[in-house]
Amino acid sequence: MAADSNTLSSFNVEEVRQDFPILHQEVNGARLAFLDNAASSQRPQAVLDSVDHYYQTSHANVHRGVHTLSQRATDLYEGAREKIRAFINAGSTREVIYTSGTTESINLLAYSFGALLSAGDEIIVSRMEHHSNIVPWKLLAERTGVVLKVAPVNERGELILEELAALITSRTKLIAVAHVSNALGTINPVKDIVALARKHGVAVLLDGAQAAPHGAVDVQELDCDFYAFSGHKMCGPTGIGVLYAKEEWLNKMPPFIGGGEMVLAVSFEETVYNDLPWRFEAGTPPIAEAIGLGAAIDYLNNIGIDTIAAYEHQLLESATSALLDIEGLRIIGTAEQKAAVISFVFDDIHPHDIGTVLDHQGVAIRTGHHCANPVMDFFGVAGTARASLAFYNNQEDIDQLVKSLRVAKEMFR
Ligand code: C6P
Repeated sequence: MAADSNTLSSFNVEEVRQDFPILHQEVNGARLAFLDNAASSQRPQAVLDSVDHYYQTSHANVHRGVHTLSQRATDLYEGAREKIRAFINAGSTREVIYTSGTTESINLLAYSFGALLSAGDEIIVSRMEHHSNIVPWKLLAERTGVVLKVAPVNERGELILEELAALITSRTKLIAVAHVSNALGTINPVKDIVALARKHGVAVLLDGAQAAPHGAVDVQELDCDFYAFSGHKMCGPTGIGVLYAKEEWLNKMPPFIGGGEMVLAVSFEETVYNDLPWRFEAGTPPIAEAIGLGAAIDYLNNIGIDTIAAYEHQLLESATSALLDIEGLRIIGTAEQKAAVISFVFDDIHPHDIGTVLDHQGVAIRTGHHCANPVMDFFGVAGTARASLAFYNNQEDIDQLVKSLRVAKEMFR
């Protein structure tokens, strides 16, 4: 994800910012610097319009009606699935399951893939996982006797690949790791992880919540078995996410949630399940949200995901060096391969106090454990302050962050 000046020659952040109405406001009497994009990104006008337009012209339930509006809604909804398929280069839309977000994607997998496992089978996660990629596996372990193992990280917040390899046994069935850590920004060596897993016949889930919005993802090239991500972190609506799964797995796994849509015929004697991908999508789905995610993907494609990655990398480097100039500030997570997430502690000021002082100056960051307690424990901190960047952030946002941190330092001296 290194910056490339050719890729960036046509990128104009000030023009891009015009597409995001929410950025142009004052918060607490100051210019808004929105640096909490890992928690949720903002939406461009095109996405807001697409959702609005759908509700104004085409809303009806999908797959259910012969009437025109239902067919229109179905076309838009399934059209969005095709956009998602192309965005991650899945082989088929049968492999693209709509969920409510990464959390549900992983819970679906823990339930349905988990149903294929037996007591004593092993799943490996890493120490840097978000709780969404820990708790569903712990629940599975409690229910079934599956064993959860944890791959360690080093002082820089990098996964220690040799130690991950050493955890693999003949009972290992799945390695489930973040593509990018939300708490540290580490980009994991996912190709190496998949290659390692392949040698042992182990499946791989990549939690792509923090990766899909920030760089090209090609699930066929990665050759992962499963890939999960959320729409709201990539300029789409909340309440929509994706689980990519190889068809061969989906054909083996039992459905997660039962109800309408996921069945073709039901009697009290027998249930005939629907085809893929609908077998895993019970009930009325988040239709407008899926269409909005499709519009978000159009928007990201229009800028170019490689351009986004290159620009964010450049901004990350500039922000990192500016923050390191502030005495008493320590960055948590200094991996060689990093996405645009900067977690830090600052003197002995509590992260919540930092967040509050910054908010008073219009700067939005996240503070706390970032739903990643185990990695916070590893670094011996209860929490951090975290600035997470998006392609619509500019140098002014970084300058404002630095200036407000200097104010915080003065206040807590
Ligand atoms: N991280 C953050 O501030 P949902 O909430 O289902 O859209 O995504 C869950 C999730 C899973 N994995 C990773 C790596 C994540 O970063 C997140 C969400 C947000 O870091 C909210 S806790």
